[in-house]
Amino acid sequence: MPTTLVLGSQWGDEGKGKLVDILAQRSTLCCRAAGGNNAGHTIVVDNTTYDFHILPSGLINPACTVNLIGAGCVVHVPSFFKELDDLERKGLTGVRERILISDRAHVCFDLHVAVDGIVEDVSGKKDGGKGKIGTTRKGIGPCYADKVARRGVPFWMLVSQEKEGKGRWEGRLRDLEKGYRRLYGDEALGGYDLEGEDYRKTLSQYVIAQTPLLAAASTPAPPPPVANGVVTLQERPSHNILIEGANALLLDIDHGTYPFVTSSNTGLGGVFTGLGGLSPLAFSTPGSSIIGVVKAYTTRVGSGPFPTELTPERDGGDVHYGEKLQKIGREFGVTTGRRRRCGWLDLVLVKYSAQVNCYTQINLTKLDILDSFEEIRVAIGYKLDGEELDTFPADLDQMDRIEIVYKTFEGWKAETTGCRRWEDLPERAKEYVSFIEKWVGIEVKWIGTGPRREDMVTR
Ligand code: 2SA
Ligand code: GDP
Ligand code: MG
Repeated sequence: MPTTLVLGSQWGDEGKGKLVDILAQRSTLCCRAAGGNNAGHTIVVDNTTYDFHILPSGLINPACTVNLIGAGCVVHVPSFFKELDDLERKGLTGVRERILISDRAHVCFDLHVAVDGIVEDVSGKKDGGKGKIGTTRKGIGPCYADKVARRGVPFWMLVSQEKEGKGRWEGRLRDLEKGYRRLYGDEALGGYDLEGEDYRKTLSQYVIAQTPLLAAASTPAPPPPVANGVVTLQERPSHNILIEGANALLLDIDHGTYPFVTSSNTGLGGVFTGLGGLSPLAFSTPGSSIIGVVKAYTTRVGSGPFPTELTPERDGGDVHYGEKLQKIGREFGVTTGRRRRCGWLDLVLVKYSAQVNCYTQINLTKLDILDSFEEIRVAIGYKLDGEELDTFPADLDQMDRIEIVYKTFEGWKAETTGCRRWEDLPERAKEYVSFIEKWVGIEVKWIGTGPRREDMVTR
């Protein structure tokens, strides 16, 4: 059966959720391999808007019977249950029976959330805030740090505590707290009190939080909410598998704009380590694909380099294109509501992303946002001290000094919203898409023309 992987190619929020939703219509197993509830996908179906953070978006399709949160993910349990509640409130049914968390995924505690805030506030004060990452403050970085330092709590430990009352994870959480208190002091951790009422509340929240899933499980052999992710994948060879990337390549801990990245492997490699049991050859079976989702312009939330960003200083002239992209594209974070920084499409970046992630196809999204633009620019080269660079550099000091080579397109000044056929796109819009396809050397198979499921040209 085919395996389909959807990955963000830029700095996130390319519109992966919408493509995943479309592809989930024919998938029976949907997985998340990395990240936590820092991700945010918006999906619009029949005028209802669903926001996904940690849950796989395959839950929207009732035929998608298994939705797995893989070993490479980190899960904040109360947020996980809140998200399930929200989906049910919006009318989705059977969600609890169709979700599994890998027993090797790690628990993200309120403590991690508190520490994320402290680190951001501390770095925010240093060097005029230059080192501030601008995280989502969801505890993602500290949770992954504890995992790698072998101090963390995987889900199997949480469940085993519940079954056997050993309290092993409580001891580890206490040790984590002690360590962070030593590091940041009691004052910084403020109201966070493991020994007091907060601790008991936190404790009961985690233990009770497990219960609804256990209770909802059906007989005779209920699917455990915490499962062996590898077995889950291997036992289901007949499934049409969809893997949903979270965040994006330039936020990858190894291949992104380090240190302005998230703390997981958001690219192709993270899919194999974050799931387990998936052969790289899975992508060479007929019908399988690795789809890079590319927004027709570029956005970024949080700090860090952004060569084509249209800041007020760079965005001279009568029209402020950065502001225009932000407004028309409604570029606000799904998780934190932050304004996204906006700029022109950067093909040097997209090509690098394609080299790392080996995309077989591209989904170009939000083409309709450019409909009213007089002119549209695309970065096609970086120069450093007059010399053309051959790829997207790792060195952020170089990045500060690069000069960008742009190609300028005349805008199509016509509506593409809701377009579904290639023939119906304005000529100049087709030229824009064809140029991208040729320059990156990868087929643009889907073109997003609006937020709704139907607003997509499929070639
Ligand atoms: P973190 O919280 O440790 O993962 O933050 C580290 C960096 O990664 C960026 N990051 C994101 N960038 C875009 N979208 C993300 N998800 C939300 C969304 C963001 C939101 O989909 O809209 O609501 O603000 C996301 N998550 C992490 C983050 O900005 C830091 O630069
Ligand atoms: P993701 O994190 O990559 O899934 O993207 P987000 O959901 O964070 O942000 C993408 C936003 O763009 C969402 O509000 C989508 O509803 C919207 N969207 C996705 N594709 C299109 C498109 O082709 N056109 C327009 N106008 N909006 C889109
Ligand atoms: Mg998003």
